[in-house]
Amino acid sequence: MAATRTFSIIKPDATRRNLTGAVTKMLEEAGLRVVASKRIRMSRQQAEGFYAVHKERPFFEDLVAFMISGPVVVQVLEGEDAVARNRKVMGATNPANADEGTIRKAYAESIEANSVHGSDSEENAATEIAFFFKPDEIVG
Ligand code: DGI
Repeated sequence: MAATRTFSIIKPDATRRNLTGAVTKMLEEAGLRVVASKRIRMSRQQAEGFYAVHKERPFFEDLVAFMISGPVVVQVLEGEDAVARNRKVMGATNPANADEGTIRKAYAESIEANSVHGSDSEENAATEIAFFFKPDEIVG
Protein backbone atom coordinates (compact mmCIF):
# COMPACT_ATOMS: atom_id res chain seq x y z
CA MET A 1 0.00 0.00 0.00
CA ALA A 2 1.30 3.44 -0.91
CA ALA A 3 2.12 6.04 1.72
CA THR A 4 -0.72 8.35 2.67
CA ARG A 5 -0.90 11.47 4.84
CA THR A 6 -2.66 12.56 7.99
CA PHE A 7 -2.80 15.68 10.12
CA SER A 8 -1.63 15.84 13.73
CA ILE A 9 -1.58 18.44 16.49
CA ILE A 10 0.60 18.31 19.59
CA LYS A 11 -1.75 20.09 21.99
CA PRO A 12 -0.99 22.82 24.59
CA ASP A 13 -0.82 20.40 27.56
CA ALA A 14 2.03 18.58 25.80
CA THR A 15 3.97 21.65 24.57
CA ARG A 16 3.67 23.14 28.08
CA ARG A 17 5.37 20.06 29.56
CA ASN A 18 8.10 20.11 26.87
CA LEU A 19 6.86 16.85 25.32
CA THR A 20 7.06 17.86 21.64
CA GLY A 21 10.06 15.60 21.08
CA ALA A 22 8.71 12.72 23.16
CA VAL A 23 5.38 12.73 21.29
CA THR A 24 7.09 13.05 17.91
CA LYS A 25 9.37 10.12 18.78
CA MET A 26 6.34 7.92 19.43
CA LEU A 27 4.81 8.99 16.11
CA GLU A 28 8.07 8.20 14.30
CA GLU A 29 8.46 4.86 16.06
CA ALA A 30 4.94 4.00 14.90
CA GLY A 31 6.12 4.31 11.30
CA LEU A 32 5.04 7.87 10.59
CA ARG A 33 7.31 10.47 9.02
CA VAL A 34 6.97 14.19 9.80
CA VAL A 35 6.78 15.86 6.36
CA ALA A 36 5.65 19.27 7.69
CA SER A 37 5.75 20.82 11.15
CA LYS A 38 5.26 24.25 12.70
CA ARG A 39 4.73 25.62 16.17
CA ILE A 40 1.91 28.14 16.26
CA ARG A 41 -0.48 29.77 18.65
CA MET A 42 -3.96 29.17 17.26
CA SER A 43 -6.29 32.14 17.09
CA ARG A 44 -9.78 31.74 18.55
CA GLN A 45 -11.15 31.95 15.00
CA GLN A 46 -8.85 29.14 13.83
CA ALA A 47 -9.74 26.92 16.79
CA GLU A 48 -13.47 27.49 16.32
CA GLY A 49 -13.17 26.79 12.61
CA PHE A 50 -11.05 23.69 13.11
CA TYR A 51 -13.50 22.21 15.65
CA ALA A 52 -16.68 23.50 13.93
CA VAL A 53 -18.02 19.91 13.78
CA HIS A 54 -18.20 20.00 17.61
CA LYS A 55 -19.84 23.40 17.97
CA GLU A 56 -23.12 22.07 19.38
CA ARG A 57 -21.34 19.89 21.95
CA PRO A 58 -21.37 21.00 25.62
CA PHE A 59 -17.56 20.98 25.79
CA PHE A 60 -17.02 23.18 22.70
CA GLU A 61 -16.20 26.44 24.55
CA ASP A 62 -13.81 24.66 26.92
CA LEU A 63 -12.16 22.84 24.03
CA VAL A 64 -11.57 26.08 22.11
CA ALA A 65 -10.24 27.83 25.26
CA PHE A 66 -7.89 24.91 25.86
CA MET A 67 -6.58 24.83 22.28
CA ILE A 68 -5.68 28.54 22.42
CA SER A 69 -4.22 28.36 25.96
CA GLY A 70 -0.68 27.79 24.68
CA PRO A 71 1.37 26.89 21.64
CA VAL A 72 0.57 23.85 19.53
CA VAL A 73 2.65 22.00 16.96
CA VAL A 74 0.75 21.22 13.77
CA GLN A 75 2.19 18.42 11.65
CA VAL A 76 1.61 16.49 8.48
CA LEU A 77 2.51 12.82 8.92
CA GLU A 78 3.18 10.37 6.12
CA GLY A 79 3.21 6.60 6.23
CA GLU A 80 1.47 3.44 5.17
CA ASP A 81 -2.21 3.80 6.11
CA ALA A 82 -1.30 7.02 7.94
CA VAL A 83 -4.75 7.87 9.36
CA ALA A 84 -5.31 4.48 11.02
CA ARG A 85 -1.67 4.14 12.04
CA ASN A 86 -1.77 7.53 13.78
CA ARG A 87 -5.15 6.85 15.47
CA LYS A 88 -3.71 3.61 16.83
CA VAL A 89 -0.62 5.20 18.39
CA MET A 90 -2.69 8.14 19.76
CA GLY A 91 -4.97 5.90 21.84
CA ALA A 92 -8.53 6.51 23.03
CA THR A 93 -9.84 10.08 23.43
CA ASN A 94 -10.16 9.55 27.19
CA PRO A 95 -6.75 8.52 28.57
CA ALA A 96 -8.53 6.36 31.15
CA ASN A 97 -9.51 4.12 28.23
CA ALA A 98 -6.23 4.34 26.28
CA ASP A 99 -4.15 1.21 25.69
CA GLU A 100 -0.60 0.75 26.98
CA GLY A 101 1.96 1.98 24.50
CA THR A 102 -0.18 4.84 23.21
CA ILE A 103 0.63 8.54 23.40
CA ARG A 104 -2.50 9.36 25.40
CA LYS A 105 -1.82 6.57 27.90
CA ALA A 106 1.72 7.87 28.36
CA TYR A 107 1.06 11.60 28.45
CA ALA A 108 -2.59 12.75 28.40
CA GLU A 109 -3.86 14.56 31.50
CA SER A 110 -7.62 14.32 30.85
CA ILE A 111 -10.24 13.76 28.13
CA GLU A 112 -9.75 17.39 27.12
CA ALA A 113 -6.00 17.86 27.75
CA ASN A 114 -5.25 14.71 25.81
CA SER A 115 -1.94 15.75 24.22
CA VAL A 116 -2.65 15.01 20.55
CA HIS A 117 -5.15 15.41 17.75
CA GLY A 118 -5.21 13.14 14.71
CA SER A 119 -7.54 13.16 11.71
CA ASP A 120 -10.22 10.46 11.81
CA SER A 121 -10.58 9.91 8.05
CA GLU A 122 -8.61 10.49 4.84
CA GLU A 123 -11.14 13.09 3.78
CA ASN A 124 -10.82 15.03 7.04
CA ALA A 125 -7.03 14.69 6.86
CA ALA A 126 -6.99 16.47 3.51
CA THR A 127 -9.25 19.25 4.81
CA GLU A 128 -7.27 19.68 8.03
CA ILE A 129 -3.89 19.70 6.23
CA ALA A 130 -5.17 22.43 3.90
CA PHE A 131 -6.46 24.39 6.92
CA PHE A 132 -2.91 24.86 8.26
CA PHE A 133 -0.42 24.23 5.44
CA LYS A 134 0.31 25.50 1.95
CA PRO A 135 1.39 22.78 -0.46
CA ASP A 136 4.99 24.07 -0.58
CA GLU A 137 5.31 23.78 3.21
CA ILE A 138 4.98 19.99 2.93
CA VAL A 139 8.20 18.25 1.94
CA GLY A 140 7.86 14.50 1.49
O1 DGI B 1 -10.65 12.38 17.65
P1 DGI B 1 -10.49 12.53 19.14
O2 DGI B 1 -9.62 13.72 19.52
O3 DGI B 1 -10.03 11.28 19.82
O4 DGI B 1 -11.94 12.80 19.76
P2 DGI B 1 -13.21 13.65 19.24
O5 DGI B 1 -13.07 14.03 17.80
O6 DGI B 1 -14.43 12.92 19.68
O7 DGI B 1 -13.15 14.97 20.14
C1 DGI B 1 -12.27 16.03 19.81
C2 DGI B 1 -11.70 16.60 21.08
O8 DGI B 1 -12.76 17.16 21.86
C3 DGI B 1 -11.05 15.60 22.01
O9 DGI B 1 -9.71 15.31 21.65
C4 DGI B 1 -11.14 16.29 23.33
C5 DGI B 1 -12.49 16.98 23.25
N1 DGI B 1 -13.56 16.14 23.83
C6 DGI B 1 -14.17 15.07 23.27
N2 DGI B 1 -15.10 14.56 24.09
C7 DGI B 1 -15.06 15.34 25.21
C8 DGI B 1 -14.08 16.34 25.04
N3 DGI B 1 -13.80 17.28 25.95
C9 DGI B 1 -14.50 17.24 27.10
N4 DGI B 1 -14.23 18.17 28.01
N5 DGI B 1 -15.47 16.30 27.32
C10 DGI B 1 -15.80 15.34 26.43
O10 DGI B 1 -16.67 14.50 26.64
